[in-house]
Parts: sequence; C-alpha cells; structure tokens
Amino acid sequence: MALERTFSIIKPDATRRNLTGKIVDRFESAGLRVVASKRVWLSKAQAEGFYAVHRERPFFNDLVSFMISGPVVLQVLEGENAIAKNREIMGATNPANAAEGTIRKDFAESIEANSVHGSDAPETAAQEIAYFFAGIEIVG
Ligand code: RTP
Ligand code: MG
Repeated sequence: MALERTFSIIKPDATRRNLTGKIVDRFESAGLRVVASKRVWLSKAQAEGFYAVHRERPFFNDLVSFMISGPVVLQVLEGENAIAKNREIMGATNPANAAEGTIRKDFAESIEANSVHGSDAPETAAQEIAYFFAGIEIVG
C-alpha cells in the first residue's frame, strides 16, 4: 500500500502533563513517521475554524475553550494506512471505552480532554493538514 498522511494534535491536557514524548513514541513505535511538527497555542478563531464541522454540537464551546487552554503539538504523520493506524493507536474518543494499550486509555482524562486528535478520512486529513501546514513545512 502507498504511504498515507494523517493529521494529529497532541491536546492541551497532554502537553500540560509533559506527555508529548511518550505520545510521539506511540506513533513511531507503530511505524508512523513524524514528517511535520510544531508546538503552538491556538487562537480561538483557529480552534473554531478547525472544529467548524462540530459547531452545532452541544460540546462545541467547551471543546474550543479546552483546545485554547494551553499549547498543542500539531503533527503530520506518514506511513502505510496512517489514518486508520493512528485512530487505532489513539483508541475510542471516550477513554472509558478505549482499548487497553491505546493513548486515550493510558493518558486521557475525559471524553473532552482525551489527549489526541487524529483525522478520520483521507479528505479530512488533507483539509486538516492544509489548515495548519504549508507544503514546505512537511518533509517526508
Ligand atoms: P478527534 O476528532 O479529536 O480525533 O476525536 P474523535 O474523532 O474521536 O471525536 P469527535 O466526535 O470528532 O469529537 C471531537 C472532539 O470533541 C470532544 N468531544 N467532547 N463532551 C463530549 O461529549 C464530547 N464529545 C466529543 C473530544 O475532545 C473529541 O476528541
Ligand atoms: Mg473527529
């Protein structure tokens, strides 16, 4: 299978607890390669734009507040089947439902403060990567 790229965010609950390295190790150990990475503090407008698809959901305002509560690490991950592989490594959205050995099972604090984001399909991966990274910042 051809190499695929996905977009990942290490969320504020994880950067606050200094878990960035431990989380990146999960990706690398599973065969994903970090081909772009930057640590930023998102603005409200950036977070609202990123989560625009969820704007009618009851948790939208809380989610945006959480995502701007501290720094995040934005990354592009590359590998075979990267989108599905990343979601498998992350585990279910709600850590209470996440499988043993997943990032969310081991690190997430709640359904909202769940440590990581990962794209869910090729179209969203392409959109999310382009939302935060210029082509020149991605080095495979
Ligand atoms: P993500 O997009 O962050 O990878 O997570 P996901 O696909 O597993 O979850 P999604 O349904 O897309 O929701 C996006 C993020 O919103 C927060 N959330 N809060 N309070 C709630 O009921 C609730 N539900 C979702 C989580 O931070 C989730 O990752
Ligand atoms: Mg999602």
